[in-house]
Amino acid sequence: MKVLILGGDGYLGWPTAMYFSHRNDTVMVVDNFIKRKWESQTGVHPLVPIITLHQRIQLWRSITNKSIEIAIGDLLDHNFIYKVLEDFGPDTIVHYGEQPSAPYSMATRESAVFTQTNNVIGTLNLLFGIRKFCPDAHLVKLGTMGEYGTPNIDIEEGWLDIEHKGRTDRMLYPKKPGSFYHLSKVHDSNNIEFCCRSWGLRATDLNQGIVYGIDTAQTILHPELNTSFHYDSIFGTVLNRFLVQAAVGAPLTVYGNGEQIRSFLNLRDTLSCVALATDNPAKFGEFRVFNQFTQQFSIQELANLVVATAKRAGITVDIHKIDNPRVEQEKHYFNATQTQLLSLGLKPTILDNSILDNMFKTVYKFKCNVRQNLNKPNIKW
Ligand code: USQ
Repeated sequence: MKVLILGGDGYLGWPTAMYFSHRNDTVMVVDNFIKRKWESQTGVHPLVPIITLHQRIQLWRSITNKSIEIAIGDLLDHNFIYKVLEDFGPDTIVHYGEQPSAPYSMATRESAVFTQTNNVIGTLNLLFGIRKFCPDAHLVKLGTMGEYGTPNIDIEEGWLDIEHKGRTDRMLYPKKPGSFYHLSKVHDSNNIEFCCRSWGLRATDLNQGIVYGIDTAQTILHPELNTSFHYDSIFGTVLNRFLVQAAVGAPLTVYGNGEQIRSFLNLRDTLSCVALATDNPAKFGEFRVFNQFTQQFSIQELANLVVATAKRAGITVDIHKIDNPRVEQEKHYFNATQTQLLSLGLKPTILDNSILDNMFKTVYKFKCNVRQNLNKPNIKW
């Protein structure tokens, strides 16, 4: 299969590229390296330095004898992505090429406008390109569980059967997102659904929960095949952050009372889910939504797990409940359906002591790289 990976230099993109290359698919990665620019703009850095994308691809080839093609450019340049689609002719397009941080999108008017322009227009350009150059390709788009927010009813997988004044219909599930970033994904979902319905394209929207994890079966083949792991308050996700905070003996920064419930999955399961979506494509004209997570936790529960992990390693860590920098419900109902990936064969990785201990061991090894000023949140909603 020819797999095009947009955002191939990122936390998810690079491991995905190696995963598909490893199983002998023909892989091309696209990136514009803007994440590296945001890092220098905001003063953050990955826990472990990463070599350039070109060097990673070269290293991958020298270790596995498998090549990954590369195209450098911006999805906002429609001619760039048109040419990539025409020349490469993908069967599947895995689209991670977006600004991924809720706090970044909430920092200023400029960052909100940038996030929505970058994400929504980039995806629109891609949709027009697919229609023109590869209408048979299956789009596997990274959405987010945060599109739904925390409604006081069960969360279904993208669609909701409704009855209104005696009539019934199947509608996109109503969305109540919590940041301009999450909103950009809602706008994407609407645009993609429209293109499937109107142009007969086919797409799977992966409404993914919060990813944790530092390695995959491919990143462990060589230390420099590592992925970009963030622990700062802008790009780091909560469990990754807590483990790094614990490694340096800093208090865990629980926002608010910590009763917020979110859905989670291991980085390795992201790869399995994307592969399952790719190998079982949507039908032409179908906009399919998978809720992509394996477990639900409250933030307090996660903090308790990390305190226990540190304790097993002989380190005492406190939990600090700090004023919530975000506007979000802290006490709420949360029950999200997740059946489609399981029915396709997903075997969930469960967050147990051995996973926590292994992650902790890895981040502990690099604790001298940690800048403690990045632990505290610096963007308020
Ligand atoms: N939180 C803390 N302490 C921290 C960091 C976060 O209590 O130090 C809390 C937040 O208040 C929030 C929850 O943990 O309630 C999750 O925050 P997060 O920063 O781990 O995740 P979020 O901003 O929601 O975004 C991340 C990814 C995003 C993805 C999303 C999936 O950055 O790309 O779409 O997770 S989801 O949350 O399901 O929408």
